[in-house]
Amino acid sequence: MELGLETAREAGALALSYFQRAQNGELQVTTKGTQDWLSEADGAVEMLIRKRFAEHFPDDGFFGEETGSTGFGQGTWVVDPIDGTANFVRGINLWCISIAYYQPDGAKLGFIYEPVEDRMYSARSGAGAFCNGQPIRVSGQADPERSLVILGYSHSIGVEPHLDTIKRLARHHTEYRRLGSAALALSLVAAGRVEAYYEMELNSWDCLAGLLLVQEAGGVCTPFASREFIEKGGLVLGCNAAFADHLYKLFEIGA
Ligand code: LIP
Repeated sequence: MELGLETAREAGALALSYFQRAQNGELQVTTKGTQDWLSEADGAVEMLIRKRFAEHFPDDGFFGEETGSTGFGQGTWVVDPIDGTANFVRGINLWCISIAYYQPDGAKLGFIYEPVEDRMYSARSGAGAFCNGQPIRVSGQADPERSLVILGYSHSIGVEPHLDTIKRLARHHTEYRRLGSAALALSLVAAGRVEAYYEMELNSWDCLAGLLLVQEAGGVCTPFASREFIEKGGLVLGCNAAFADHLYKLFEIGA
């Protein structure tokens, strides 16, 4: 836990130095696919995180968005060095560092750090969720007409399913947003700021820490403990307990 917190902060400081260059239009940026951005910051930050965990826990595995997997050790660090890359490269402050620690029976630790705000979300399985050391809980809002759901979208699933999701929410007068960072969105669910986060196809490095935060803050999540989910990702819903039934039915999850 201590190493996770220290490493998230150290990685955040490095990311911040690149973010300032992004804001000045001085960052080298490429794309990995349609609207799938990559900058020199992503690789540098991930290598720093990977190095720190290897120094202290050489028997652990590492699974990162940019450098891939070293295999699954007695535990595995699952890392998105900069979640919200499309915002980051434009100098928009909606991004974070996401680090989770996974063992064969599930995620054990989660850290989501927003360097610009110096805001650290953390969770340990069975021991609650925190923001800058203060306990956080999901909201109790169950009324669709008073709720807000953050959506994620990647072009791999196609336009129609995403538009259908928006229609389903709008027909119930539920507000929706698209932030471009699953980790940031899930931390807002855990903190009770919004009711849910939903994305039909997502990688584990984007959401593992955030789903543990939501779970430990009293929320309900689609399954995220399996090795298959870590390796391949899948559909993700993290929501407050009061609103879960409505959203499971609305999105036909498990139908
Ligand atoms: C992003 C996710 C987001 C998804 C984007 C992208 P990245 O991760 O956090 O939920 O909709 O397509 O995958 O690429 O910024 O690390």
